[in-house]
Amino acid sequence: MAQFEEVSKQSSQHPKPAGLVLQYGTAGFRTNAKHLDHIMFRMGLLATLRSKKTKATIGVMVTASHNPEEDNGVKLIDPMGEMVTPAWEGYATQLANAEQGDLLTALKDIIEKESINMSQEANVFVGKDTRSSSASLSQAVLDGVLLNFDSFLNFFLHFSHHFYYGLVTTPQLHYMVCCQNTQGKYGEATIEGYYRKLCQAFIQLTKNASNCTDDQKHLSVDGANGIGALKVREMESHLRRELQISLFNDGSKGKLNHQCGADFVKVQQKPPTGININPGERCCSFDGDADRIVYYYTDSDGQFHLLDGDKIATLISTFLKELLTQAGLDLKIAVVQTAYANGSSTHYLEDTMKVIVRCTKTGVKHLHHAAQEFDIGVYFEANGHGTVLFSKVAEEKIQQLAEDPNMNDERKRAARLLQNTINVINQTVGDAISDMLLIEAILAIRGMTVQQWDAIYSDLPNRQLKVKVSDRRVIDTTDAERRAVSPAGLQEAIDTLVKKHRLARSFVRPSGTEDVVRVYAEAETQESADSLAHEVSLAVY
Ligand code: NG1
Repeated sequence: MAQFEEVSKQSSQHPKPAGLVLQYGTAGFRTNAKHLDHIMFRMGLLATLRSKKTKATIGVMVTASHNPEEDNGVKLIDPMGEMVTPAWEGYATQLANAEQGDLLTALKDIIEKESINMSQEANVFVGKDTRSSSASLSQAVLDGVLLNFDSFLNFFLHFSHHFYYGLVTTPQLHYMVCCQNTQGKYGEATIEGYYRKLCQAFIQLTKNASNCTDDQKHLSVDGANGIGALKVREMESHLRRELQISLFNDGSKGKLNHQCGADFVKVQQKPPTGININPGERCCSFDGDADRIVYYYTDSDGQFHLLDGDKIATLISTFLKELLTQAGLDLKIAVVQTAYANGSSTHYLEDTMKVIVRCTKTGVKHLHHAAQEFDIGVYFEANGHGTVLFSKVAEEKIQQLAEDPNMNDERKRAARLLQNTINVINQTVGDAISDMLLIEAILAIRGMTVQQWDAIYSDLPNRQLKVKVSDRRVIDTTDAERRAVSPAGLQEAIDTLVKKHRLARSFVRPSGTEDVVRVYAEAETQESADSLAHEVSLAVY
């Protein structure tokens, strides 16, 4: 196997610690950054193969999102900006875990199984977040991408192209991969192009807001000391003061995700440190790679109110449903949630709003696929990770109506609002910046305060806990992760505990991004939700 010499040589610069086993989880590989160099190199190699296979540009994002600064991670982005397919997640795991001497066999295996034409050109976009480890780890990805397979496989002439975007939010990279592969039909594959498209649509939308005061245009943003803060700063001039942002936790002082950011706010149910909150003021938090957003405010009694992914999905789907009615368009709209969705949100959506609600496993790839089944699929995880998908048919019908010269003004206005809504949304993946612009536009158009939005329904008190166990993989689940099938007896124990509380629900599942088991409980009172979560976590041990 003389032709593999180059891979061998290069991979010895990125050696795998013997015995280390990592799994491509909910959002790629994630662990302490010091264990990831070989993974990055190998994901560079794999992205090149995926690009050859799909004959399209593939993205590689170096980030560990909401995880602490010491961690890092990597995920692959498929041609339309979606998460890589399950079969390739499997290859990623195989390649990552092949011991040093078996790497070439593992690579060859993938090439053969997928019948990859090695003479095909490869194109890979690489991005990274602001973690200190991201610079060297993204270089390791590039080392993998830049290996010219043909020189060792002795095939025909071919080139491996890459474009190193450097610092980007995860959703920006998804967006640019999609733009590149649709020859610009989705937008321009540049950061500037992204700001222009989203901000122009936002400004068009806010023209429909009457009498918006400067106070209503003001928003406090917690950037989690991460990439999102940097990108909000870059974008601000495109907003032409239609949205006036006070940026906190911009990375100049604090540590990434530490006591701040969307995950902290959602899980701790309290405001981040480092932000000035005046009673009644609208605030939001991004997570470490700006693919999640949650809103919140404190009332005059100092009480904290969280508006999470469920409240966001409700606001957006109500807005879209109203526009569809005004436009006289018969399009099927659905909301996709996970088991973490607050029970009150599901009841409100199904019983009051009468929209279809689907529940999937955790991880946006599952929600994304479910949302694709509808004309309009609004999907959000409770933690604020989500977006809206419009089918081709829906987009065409909206466009026809917006451009129909014989249409009456009300229907036309609604269709144009829908068009601009489509343009402000990043349909490739959940995107804190895009979601923020959409939410701000909706609140402005409807003349709605954050308190009025919050009052749409009341959340059931809930609690999320993390439990450390020796091997979290012994827990297996079914029914969109709402029931445990192993270990034996665990589900029965949970059922017994749940029966002791009113309006209660609880489930457990192994995290795909951290070495913990997550426990979720909701009940009629906070005390009840807290004690149920505690009791269930004891049952997990
Ligand atoms: P895990 O660690 O598998 O629970 C977490 C989030 C997911 C998703 C991923 C990727 C919760 C309960 N889980 O997954 O929703 O966002 O991270 O970032 O919030």
